[in-house]
Amino acid sequence: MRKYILFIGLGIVMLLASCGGGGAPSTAIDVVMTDFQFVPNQFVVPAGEEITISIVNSGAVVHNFVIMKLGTTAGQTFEEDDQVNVYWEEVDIQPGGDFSTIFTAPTEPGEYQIICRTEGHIVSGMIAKLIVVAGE
Ligand SMILES: [Cu+2]
Repeated sequence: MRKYILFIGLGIVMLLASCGGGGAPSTAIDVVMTDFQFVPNQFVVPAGEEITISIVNSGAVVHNFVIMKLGTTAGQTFEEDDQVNVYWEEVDIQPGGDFSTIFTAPTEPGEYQIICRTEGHIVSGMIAKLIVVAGE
């Protein structure tokens, strides 16, 4: 019986490990912005690669997609002095609007914060994660 439970436990651990980290890196990001979330809220990209990003704003207000530099966050509110910490941004995506463009992923692996800089949206939950992983 004990052995049996151990096996189930091991199975769960392996299952969690395989789902963890948001999956394999991709050079395509598809994100939907709602009031007030990024869906999904985690993206895994290979370092230094060109990333095609498609953004849809399905909300009722203007949203932004801002990637902060490694080791920085925008805090509770994006303010003027946070601008120097921006790695890449696509601003003012209108309600009902969609947009597709290309940016180059950071060369340094790590976890980068993504936020919507519209006032009040960070605290409302518009935070996501860009996970940059080293290439082969
Ligand atoms: Cu927003």
